[in-house]
Amino acid sequence: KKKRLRVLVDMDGVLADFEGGFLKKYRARYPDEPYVTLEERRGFWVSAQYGQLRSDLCDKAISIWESKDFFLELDPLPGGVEAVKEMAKMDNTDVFICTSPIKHYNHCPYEKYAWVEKHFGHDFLDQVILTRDKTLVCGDILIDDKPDILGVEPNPTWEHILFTACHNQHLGESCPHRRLLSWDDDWRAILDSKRK
Ligand code: DGP
Repeated sequence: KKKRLRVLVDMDGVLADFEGGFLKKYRARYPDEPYVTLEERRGFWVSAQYGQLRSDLCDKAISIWESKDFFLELDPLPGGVEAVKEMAKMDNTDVFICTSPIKHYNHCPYEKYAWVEKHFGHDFLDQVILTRDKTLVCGDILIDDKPDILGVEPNPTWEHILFTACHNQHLGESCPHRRLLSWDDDWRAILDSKRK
């Protein structure tokens, strides 16, 4: 137990309920259109599955997360904020929230900072990393619900721990990562396994 452990935690689908917030606002805005239940979600890209349902629903899906207040009003996922606050207080542990903003930038980056301030407090803004390429960020583990995290660095320093979400829960052996099933799962054991 020598050096400090650096933990990177994704935001959407790990700390903030992107899927639940999306479905609620999509159904409110398009009450007469078909939708995909969370049980039926497959694949990381929400817009792709809606586009398969009916081609024009791709743009309707995108309109939801491009709207003002979408990211700010996402509910926290159960136990996530508490777990990250606890991690941040642990000895020899540095925690960063590592999240990719959407390219429609007028609301999302601002609202991601505002969400962190709201749920963690102003001082925790020091821990926020906004990047479209997480392979460039150095850390020991990255807790993220996206199955394939790719970028320009072919050998990222972190081990990807796949956080279970509605869209990835059916993936089998094709997805080789260790999993964190929820924030009720033993995240402390995963951190300890990396403290060598
Ligand atoms: P991250 O979870 O940090 O990898 O960020 C990915 C972002 O993309 C997150 O805000 C969720 C969002 N997202 C989900 N589905 C789609 C989609 O179909 N298209 C786009 N552009 N973004 C999506």
